[in-house]
This record gives sequence, structure tokens and C-alpha cells, in this order.
Amino acid sequence: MDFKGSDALPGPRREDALPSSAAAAVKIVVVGGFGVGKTTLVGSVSEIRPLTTEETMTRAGVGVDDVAGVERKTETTVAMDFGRISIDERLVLYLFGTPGQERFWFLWNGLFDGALGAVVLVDTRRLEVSFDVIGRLEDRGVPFVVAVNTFPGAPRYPVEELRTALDLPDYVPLVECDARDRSSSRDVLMALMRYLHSLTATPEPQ
Ligand SMILES: Nc1nc2c(ncn2[C@@H]2O[C@H](COP(=O)(O)OP(=O)(O)OP(=O)(O)O)[C@@H](O)[C@H]2O)c(=O)[nH]1
Ligand SMILES: [Mg+2]
Repeated sequence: MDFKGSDALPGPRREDALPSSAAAAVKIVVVGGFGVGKTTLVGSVSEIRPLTTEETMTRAGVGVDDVAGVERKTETTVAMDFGRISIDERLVLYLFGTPGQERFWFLWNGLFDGALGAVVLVDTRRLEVSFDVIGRLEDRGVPFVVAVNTFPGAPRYPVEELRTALDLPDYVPLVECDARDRSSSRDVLMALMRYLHSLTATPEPQ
């Protein structure tokens, strides 16, 4: 397996060092069906060179992996993506992207240990691949936001229609993004952080 992002001799790099002011680290998982843009999002937003575990898709996957809608995809994540982003001087997010293909979903167990929240990436051309993912997060009780990755040519639905199609409760944030764009991907993480904060904030005494 080629661990891209790590050079032959992985040593600490000055630009990868955490700021000494960092006081809180939060683990966030990026999930979603096959080919929805998880690796792209982790890579675009990460301030360190992201670690990816992408393998070339081969004929061995034919009939095993459902590539309908993503026929031009040549690589797929087989273990995880890893990246890091500092939200401010004190708060650092560690990002773990999961493999999208169902045959690797057993890896979710380890990747979710200690995670505070999740981003579910969705492609509107293949909404159905998100159903199982959202169901699994609900079963685990992990708070999540849903981000629609706006691929060119993908159908655009009104928010309420999407909410209904994904069977999302009103309180779950639903946002749009372009996973290739750093600031757009950062906005998704900020939406998740605001949501997590709202879940823990105690109401003001009357
Ligand atoms: N046009 C466009 N292409 C995107 C966007 N996000 C990802 N892509 C492309 O879509 C393909 C799949 O993206 P990945 O990031 O590999 O998707 P993934 O969810 O990590 O895929 P798996 O790990 O195989 O499940 C790649 O060729 C990306 O360049 C986007 O926002 N817009
Ligand atoms: Mg991937």
C-alpha cells in the first residue's frame, strides 16, 4: 500500500508542527458513499500534506464495487485519509476520511473511536449511497452535518426536498460545498463545529 503524503523517511517537518498555543484537539470523521469526494475534501482543507491510502481500481473490483455513476474513477481509498486544520490558535481538528466502498466499511469501527462528530458528503446524482451511511451514524449516536458536494451537472434540489429524500431531521445542518475548494470545505467544518457547540451549550438561566 502506498502511503502517499509520507516521504520515504517520514520525519517531522517544520511546517507540520502544531502551534504551541493549540490547546484542544478534536477528531472529526468524513464519511459518505463511494466517490462522493471525501479524499478531495480532506486534501483541500488540510494544512499538512494529507495522508491518503488510495489504490488503483483494478479489474478485480469489477462486480464487487458499485461504480455506477463514477465510471471514470481510477483510484479509491482503501484504509483512510488523514489531515489536520487549525480553526484558530487554540483549536485543531484532526480529519479522518473513511473508505467509501462497502467492502472496507469494517474499518469504520476504529476510525470512529473518540470522534466528536462527522461530515457526511453527498452527491445528488447518487443520493441512495448516503442512506446507509446516515443510518450508521444515527445508530452510533455520532452528531453529523450533511454537505452536498456540488458536482457539475448534478441535479440541484431545494433544501427541503433533499431533507425529505435523506430523511433528515430539521436540526441536522445541511449545507452545500465544493470539496475541491479550501474555503468551501472549511465552511463545512465550521458548520459542524457550530452544531457540536450548540449541542453542548447549556441554555441561559431565565
Ligand atoms: N467536479 C468536481 N469533482 C470532484 C469534486 N469532489 C471530488 N471530485 C472528483 O471526484 C472524484 C472522486 O473524489 P474522491 O475524493 O476520490 O472521492 P472519495 O469519496 O474519496 O472516493 P472513495 O474513497 O473511493 O469512496 C475525483 O476524481 C475528484 O477529483 C467536486 O466538488 N467537484
Ligand atoms: Mg477516498
